[in-house]
Amino acid sequence: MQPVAHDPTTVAPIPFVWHPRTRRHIPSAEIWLGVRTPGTEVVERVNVIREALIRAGHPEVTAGDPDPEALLAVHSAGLIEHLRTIHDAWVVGGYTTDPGQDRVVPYVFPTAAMLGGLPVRRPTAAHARAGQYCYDTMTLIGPGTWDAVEAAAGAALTAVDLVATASWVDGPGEGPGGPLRGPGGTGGTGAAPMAYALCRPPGHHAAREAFGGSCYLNNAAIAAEALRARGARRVAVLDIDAHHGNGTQAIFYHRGDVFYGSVHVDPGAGWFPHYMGFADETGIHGGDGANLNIPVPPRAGDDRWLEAVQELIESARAFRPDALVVSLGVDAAVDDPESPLRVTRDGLRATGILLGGMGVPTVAVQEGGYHLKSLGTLVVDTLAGLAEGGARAAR
Ligand code: SP5
Ligand code: ZN
Repeated sequence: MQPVAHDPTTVAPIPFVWHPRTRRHIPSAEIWLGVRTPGTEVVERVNVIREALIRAGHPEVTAGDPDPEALLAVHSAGLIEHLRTIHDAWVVGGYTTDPGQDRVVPYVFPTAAMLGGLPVRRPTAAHARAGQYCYDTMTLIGPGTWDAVEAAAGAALTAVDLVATASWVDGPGEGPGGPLRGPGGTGGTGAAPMAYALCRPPGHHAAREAFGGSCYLNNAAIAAEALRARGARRVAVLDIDAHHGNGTQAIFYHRGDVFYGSVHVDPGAGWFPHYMGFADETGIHGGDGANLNIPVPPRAGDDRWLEAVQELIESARAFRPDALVVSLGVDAAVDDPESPLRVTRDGLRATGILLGGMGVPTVAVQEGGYHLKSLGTLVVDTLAGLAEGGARAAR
């Protein structure tokens, strides 16, 4: 008997994973061209997203503490230790009173060109260490930053737990339905399971040993590695944040087992992260061909955007992934203050449908999105699209 075709309105809502500790990161400012400006990656972001998810009937799951090994699978011990301890060292160093800066703000950066081949030495002064792992002046560290960063990674890992309840070890990607069909999926519809991690701070600008762009640890990369550890042989990370996920790209650039694809505002048109995200970056060594960047012009709307999403998905499908991680930023939306793109609610919903149509177990991880009035709706719409696409793929 054929399975009943599901009306999208009856598709079970995707569970969301969150922890209240993600509220403890209070950046308070971004130093922009030397000027202290109000931070954009604010606590209120998770409040509005969470309220919208609850209103839309998404079941809430509390994030667990991350396994330290799962963080070390992506990041260096040095970066993790730095993020965990530098604010305490800053306070001990007295910088909160002289010069009167309560957040960790870097001023000198040990670039490869500066060092001329020498290894990075650990500076004695905390104000010098502030720049050791950081690449911009906008990603400040306060007293609660590490708690939130750790909780965000925990949310991504709990979302992995929700979709990886069975193992890929016994014949991943084989058979007509692919892996992990049936109970445990989105409502027992036969669709591949999906879960969404309400991460804050976001992660896709964080590399193995460097943080920046409002990101500290790379939640999406941590999820992708955890899916691999659970037996997924190939994982695709598709990034729909308005900005290029330079951190995720750098982490997997040499790897043939993790595909990274991103649609984003053209860095060549003057947009963050400026130095990466160009179309000629296609991967190296074993990862040659497993990286795809589709930069779009600053004022691109739904048509250009969805064309790019379709192209990403075609390449990702050819990679035959056992699992998908979606770097789900919604800052491509027309009203977002941090990007010039003009994608609509319907455009994001259609984006979700296309991604869900891949029909593989999916972990969506929150990245950017800064227009507080529409943020919750944009996330709910994208997730509704994902679930609908997943249900269609299962028919
Ligand atoms: C995760 C994510 O979306 N990160 C975005 C980081 C891009 N930030 C670029 C900021 C450029 C300067 N914006 C001026 C605002 C001053 N507060
Ligand atoms: Zn962004």
